[in-house]
Amino acid sequence: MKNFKRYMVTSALPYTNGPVHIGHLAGVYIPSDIYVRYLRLKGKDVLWVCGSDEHGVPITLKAKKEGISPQDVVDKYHKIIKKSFSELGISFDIYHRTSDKLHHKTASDFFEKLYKDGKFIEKTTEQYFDTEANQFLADRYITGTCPHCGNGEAYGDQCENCGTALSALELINPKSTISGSKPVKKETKHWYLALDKNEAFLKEWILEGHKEWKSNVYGQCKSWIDKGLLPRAVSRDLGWGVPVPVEGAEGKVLYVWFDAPIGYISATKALTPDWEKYWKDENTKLVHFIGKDNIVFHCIIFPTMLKEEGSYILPENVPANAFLNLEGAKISTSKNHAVWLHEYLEDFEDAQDVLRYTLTANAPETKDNNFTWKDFQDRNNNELVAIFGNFINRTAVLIQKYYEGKIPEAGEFTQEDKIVFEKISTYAENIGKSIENYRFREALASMMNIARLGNKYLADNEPWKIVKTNPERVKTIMYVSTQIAANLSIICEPFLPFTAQKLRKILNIEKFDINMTGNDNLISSSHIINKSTLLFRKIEDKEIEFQMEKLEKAKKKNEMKIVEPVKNNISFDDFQKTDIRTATILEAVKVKKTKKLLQLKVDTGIDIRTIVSGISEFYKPEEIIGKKVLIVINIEPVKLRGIMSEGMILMAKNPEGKLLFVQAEKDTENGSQVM
Ligand code: B3M
Ligand code: ZN
Repeated sequence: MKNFKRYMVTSALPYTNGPVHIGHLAGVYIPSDIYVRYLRLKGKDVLWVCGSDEHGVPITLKAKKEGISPQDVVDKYHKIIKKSFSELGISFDIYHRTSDKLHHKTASDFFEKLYKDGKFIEKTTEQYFDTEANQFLADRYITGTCPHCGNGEAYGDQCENCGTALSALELINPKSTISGSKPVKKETKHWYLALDKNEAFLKEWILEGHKEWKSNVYGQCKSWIDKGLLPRAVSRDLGWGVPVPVEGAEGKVLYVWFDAPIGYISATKALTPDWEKYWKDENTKLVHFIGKDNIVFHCIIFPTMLKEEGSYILPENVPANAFLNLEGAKISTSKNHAVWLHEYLEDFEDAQDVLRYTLTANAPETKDNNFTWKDFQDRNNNELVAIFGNFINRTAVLIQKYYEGKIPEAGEFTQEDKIVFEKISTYAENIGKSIENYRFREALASMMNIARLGNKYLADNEPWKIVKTNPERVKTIMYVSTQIAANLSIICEPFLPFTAQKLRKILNIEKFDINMTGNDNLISSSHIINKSTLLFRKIEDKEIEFQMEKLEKAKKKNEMKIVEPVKNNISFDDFQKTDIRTATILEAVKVKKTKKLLQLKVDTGIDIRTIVSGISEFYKPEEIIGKKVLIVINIEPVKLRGIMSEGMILMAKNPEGKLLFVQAEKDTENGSQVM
C-alpha cells in the first residue's frame, strides 16, 4: 500500500433546498467526521472540506414553491445547515458555498480550460421544452419512467431508485414538473463531456486499479462501464448557476453536477493558498465521502473531468454509504418523514453524542438500514449510560471517596491487570484499522469494548468490598481503572467528541496523544482529578413518545393534504337526479392504441350495455370480469375513441391516484337502485 504524505477529504455538498436530516448524517457527515478526527489524532496532515451546493434545479424548484428568490432559498438553508453541523461537532476545516464568487471563477475557469483544450463535443440537439412555462426542462424539471428499472418518478438526469445517470430524452412518458404537461422537443446547443472516449481509462483506473473499493461502489461502477458510456451534457438552459463562459452561450449555465464537485476545489482554495498541494500532488490521498445516489458523479463523471483537465489527482477511495430509513419507512423531505438535525438539537440539548453514537452504530455501511427512536433510547440507556457512563462515574467517584481525587500509587500489576492493557492496545489497533478501511460501525463496537472492559474490571475486582481488608490492592485497582478511563478519553474522541471533552475535564487532563493508547501510565500517581459529572443522562419514555408523535403528526398532515376538499352542497332533489345502479361486468377488453381505456360490457339488470372506463392502468381485463359494481346509468352517453359509452362506473381514488372499485355486495340484484 502506498504511503501518502497528506489527506484531502471531501464530503458531499448538501443541496441548500432544505435542512439536513439523520439520513445525510449517517450516510456522509458522521463517518467522515470520525475519519478526519482520527487522522488528526494521529497527527496526519489532513484537510476536510464541505459546503452548500447552491445551484441546480432543486433550488429553483424550492424557490418557486416558497415564492422567494433562489438566492433567498440558499441563504436561508446555508445558515441553518452550517449552524447545525457545527453544533453536532462536525469539524469541517471549511464549510464553503457554491454561490461564492471564488467558486464561480474556479468552476468557470475549469470549464474554459477543457473548452480551450477541445475536450468538449459541441452539439445542437432536441431537448424537452415546456410550452406553457416557456422553458427547457432540464434535470429535475422533468420526470418520467426510468428505462432501466421502471421507477415511475425518475428525474431527467438521474433515477434515484437504481442510481443510473439518465438523459431526459431516455425517460418513458416524460412530464414537466412545472406545468404537468407533456413536453415538446426543441433544438438547443450544449457542451458534452466525452465519457465514451474515457471508457478505457475508467476501466483500467477503477475496474483494474481499485478492486479494494466497497463492493457496492465497485459494483455500480462496473455495471455502468460494462453498459457503455455516452457523452454527457455539462451545460443547461437555466437562469440559475454558473454562466457558461463561451461566446454565444447566453442563458446557459454549467450543469450543477459539473460545478458542484469543483466546489471541493474552491473550498480548499478559500481555506489555504497552499491548496494545490492537496489537489495536484500524487502523494495526497483524496477521499470522497458520499451517499450511494452520488456514486456515478464521483466515480465516473468528476474523475473524467479531473483527468481531462490534466493537472489534478484522482480519488483514492469513494466510500459511499447506502440509505437510512426511519421507523421502517423511507426518509422523505416532501412528506416530512425525517428527523431534522436542527430540530434534534433543540429537543435534545447536550445529547449530540447520543445521536452520533446511534447513527454510527446503525450506519448503512453495506446496505440500507433503519433508525428507530426505541433503538436510540435503548442504545443510550443500555450502552452509553449503563456501560460507558457507569464505568467512568464509578471510577471518578471512588477516587474522590478513597483518595480525595488523588491518583494512588499502583502496587505490582497482576496478570489480570496486564491483560487489560494488552487488550486496550489490541482494541486501539483494530479501531485504527477499521477506520482506515471505512468500517465505522466495527470501530465503534471496539471502542465500546474498552468501556465494557473497564466496567467488567471494576465489577470483577469489587474494590468497594475489599477496601477495608486490602487497601493496597484497591490502590492498584483504582490506578488501573483511571488508566482505562484515560485511554478511553483518547479513543472515543473521533466518535464522541463532546464526551471526550467532558471526560478529559473529569480527569483534569488537557490532551493525550493517540500514539499513547494501551499505555499503563497515561496519568501518573498523585495527579488530582476533578469531581465526577455525568457523561450521559437517561432518556425517558416521554421524550421518545414526543418524537413518535411528531412523526405521526407529519404523517396525518400529509394524508390530509391528499383528501380532496368538500364540494359545494347540493339539494336532495339534485342528488335524486343521479340514477345509480348495481351491475355486473361481463366482458372487458383494452381499447386499442390507448393506455388508459378499457371497453366493458355490463349487465345493468335493465339491459346489457357498453361502458368505456379509464382504468386500464390499474386493472387487467381478466381481473375484473364478474365484478359487482356501481354505475351511473343516466349520464349522457359519450363517444370515446369511436366507441359509444353509456354510463359511468363509480371508482374511489386513493392517495396514490389509483382508482379502486366501489363494490356492491355479491348477492345484490343487478339493477338495484342505489340511494
Ligand atoms: N448536492 C447531491 C445531494 O445532496 C449533491 C451532492 C453534491 S457533491 C459535489 O444528494
Ligand atoms: Zn431506475
